[in-house]
Amino acid sequence: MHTSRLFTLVLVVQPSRVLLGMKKRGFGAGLWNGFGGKVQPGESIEEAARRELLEESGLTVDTLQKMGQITFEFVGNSELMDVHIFRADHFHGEPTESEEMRPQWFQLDEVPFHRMWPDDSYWFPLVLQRKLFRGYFKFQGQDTILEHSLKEVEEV
Ligand code: 8OG
Repeated sequence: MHTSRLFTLVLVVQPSRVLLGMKKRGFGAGLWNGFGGKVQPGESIEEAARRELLEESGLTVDTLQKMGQITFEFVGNSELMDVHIFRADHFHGEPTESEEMRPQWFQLDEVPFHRMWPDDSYWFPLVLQRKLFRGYFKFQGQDTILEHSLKEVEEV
């Protein structure tokens, strides 16, 4: 039986740029990513998304738009990762380096896909186009996608 664990991921997107953080430690270290982490007991998914965004980037947002949900399976690991992806177009504060992340703005045509999780090339463009999606990726290790599905949906 596969159980799953909830995670959040927030992309702060402006008309010409997106804020990513270099993950300094733990899962996905050495890769650029949005800001997020595990949903804690007693917390809603959106509360977790706001908390992780603040802890890792120093930013707060008024509105988080739900963009997508992706289930990740890693061969040999019975726990699925259920990642809820949000977009924010406006923020308060200054991007600030944290223990976990070093934030940096990237122009939208210079997103560093070669130093991001390999699935991001598939769904990141949908976030930029404000398309809602549901996905599944099966990984072997952190570099190889064995199977995947990705579809646009009306509602996340
Ligand atoms: O708590 P921790 O930092 O380990 O949480 C993992 C973070 O990484 C969480 O924000 C979800 C995110 N994440 C994955 N897999 C992938 C992926 O394939 N692509 C991207 N962009 N983010 C991912 O767990």
